Order: sequence, then C-alpha cells, then structure tokens
Amino acid sequence: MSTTPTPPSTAEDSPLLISTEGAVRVLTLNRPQALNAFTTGLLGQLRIALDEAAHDEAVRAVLITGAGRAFCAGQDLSDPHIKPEFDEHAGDVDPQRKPKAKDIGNLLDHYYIPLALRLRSMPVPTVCAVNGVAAGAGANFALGCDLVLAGQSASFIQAFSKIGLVPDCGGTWLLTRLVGRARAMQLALLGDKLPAADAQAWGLIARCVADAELQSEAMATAQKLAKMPTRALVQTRQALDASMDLEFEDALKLEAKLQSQLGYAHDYLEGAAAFLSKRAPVFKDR
Ligand code: T3D
Repeated sequence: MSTTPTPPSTAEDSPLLISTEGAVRVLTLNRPQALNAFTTGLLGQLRIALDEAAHDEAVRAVLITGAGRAFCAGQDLSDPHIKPEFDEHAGDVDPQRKPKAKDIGNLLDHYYIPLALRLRSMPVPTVCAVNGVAAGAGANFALGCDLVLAGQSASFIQAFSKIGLVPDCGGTWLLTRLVGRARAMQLALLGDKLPAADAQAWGLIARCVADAELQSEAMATAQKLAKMPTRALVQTRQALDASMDLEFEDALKLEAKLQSQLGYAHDYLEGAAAFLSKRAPVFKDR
C-alpha cells in the first residue's frame, strides 16, 4: 500500500478544495457524488493540506467543511486502493501465496492514524462546519476538531457496527470523553443517526445552527479564533485532553507548567498591556 499522498490541488474537480480567507485556511472535502467519502487519495491530500497549514505562519485557524449535501460518509467502501495488495499486484506475487483478507488495520496505520494525529496536534485551532451527514470515520474526523458546528439538517452516525467494525479514527476515545460511556455505547452499538440538535444537547458538538447560517457562523468563529493568542489556545486543547487522564493535583501542576511557559511569551505580555492601556491586543505567537 502506497503511503505517499498526492499533492493537493485547487482544481475544481480535486477531492479537496483549499482556499484562504484572511488567516483562515479552508479545506473543503469535494467528492459530493459519494457524499465526500474518504478515498486514500483524499485522506492523503487532507494530511498534506493540514501539514501545509501547520507550517504556514500566516495561517492562524483551519476551517473544514464538505461540498454538497453531506459532510463525509466515512471510508469510501468502493475505493480500489483498500483492496488487498494481492489483488492489485497479482502479476508480481508468488502464485502459491494465498490471498489474505483485506487488512483494514493497515489502512488505518497508513492513512487514518497519521491524519487523526495531525489534526489533533495542529498548532492552530480547528473548526469543523458539518454541513450534512457525517458517518463513520467522517463523523470522528469532524469530532476531532476543536470546535464543531453543524447545520440543523446535519447528523452523526457511528456507521461502523452496521458493517461489522468498531469505531475508528479516534471514535472510541472521543465518544466516551464527549458524551460518556452510556451514550457512546448507544451511538456505537446501534449506529443510529443522531440529529445535530441532539448532538449539541448531548455535548457531542459545540453548536447546532440554521443550515443557511452554518458557513458564515463557522467562518466567523474561525476568524475570531485566528485573532486570538494561538499558542494559548493550542495549549488549552492539550491541557483539556490531558486532564482526562490526570489526578486533580497533576492537572493543577500541568496548568502551572503551561502558564509558566506562556507567561514569558509575547502574547501574554501583549494581552496584559493591551488590557491595561484599554486598546485591542495584537497577538502573534504560534
Ligand atoms: O475499509 C474500511 O471499511 C475501513 C473503514 C473505515 C472507517 C469507516 O468510515 S467505516 C464506515 C463507512 N461508512 C459507512 O458505512 C456509511 C455508508 N453510507 C451510508 O450509510 C449512507 O450513504 C448515509 C447514511 C451516509 C447517507 O444516506 P443517504 O440515503 O442520504 O445517501 P445514499 O443514497 O446512501 O448515498 C448517496 C451516494 O453516496 C450513493 O451513491 P449512488 O447510488 O448515488 O451512486 C452511495 O453509494 C454513495 N455513498 C455513500 N456512502 C458511501 C458511498 N460510497 C462509497 N462509500 C461510502 N461510505
């Protein structure tokens, strides 16, 4: 299985559209004919695009959304690249070798895990605008973002159980932390559709908004974050994630360690000075 992703393109027919609005990098999943389902090509392009945003000092927030009526239907179940190596290179292999079953773990190792880790370690805040159904890995990729907004007609489906799989792309970790074990089990076992309004009520996502306002609200949120002290926002993500596995005293110590680092940074000095002189701060740390 190849691990070298194709470079992203801004061509209209590219599976990933990339644009920039001010300091916000916008990534749009663009396979509407298949509800933006992930192919290995799209997964690779997404990872490269996130890498590029991470390394571009001018980018201070990332906004992710989908083209068409869906956000993402998860793994493209017809993607030829996920068929076994034996099938793809039938002429090259030992004819005595027996075909092995498709190793989905391999797909996760090479594509989903690097993508989920890249998303969760972004040096800038991430916003997801869930514009329609988010199923399987598509749901969990969305939930891996820092702030998730969804249109009222959007929904979340842990589709894995319906095809004999466990939640992946971080789903087991994310769901239990976001909604607790009982609701995580309900979502993961039954694989039923959870409407966006319920997702908000359950604490799975930050906000459910009117469909017509989703993109403008998400962009406004991303632009707001882009003007804020980026390093502090990212360390807040790290501290909140770490807190789930820490004793109270250890969480206090982690907070002190992070404040110690941030207290010497430009943004704290700027933030405090701006407050005292009653002017708007200009943050620049990343
Ligand atoms: O190899 C592995 O499996 C690795 C696993 C990785 C993790 C996963 O993500 S596993 C979960 C994979 N996703 C699913 O199981 C979801 C499958 N899709 C659905 O259940 C439904 O499509 C939705 C509930 C998401 C939406 O339903 P609906 O009625 O609004 O749309 P539809 O008619 O089902 O789909 C529209 C088209 O998109 C259709 O194509 P067509 O008939 O118009 O040519 C459908 O086949 C296509 N589509 C939808 N989901 C996928 C897909 N094509 C490929 N892969 C998909 N996941």
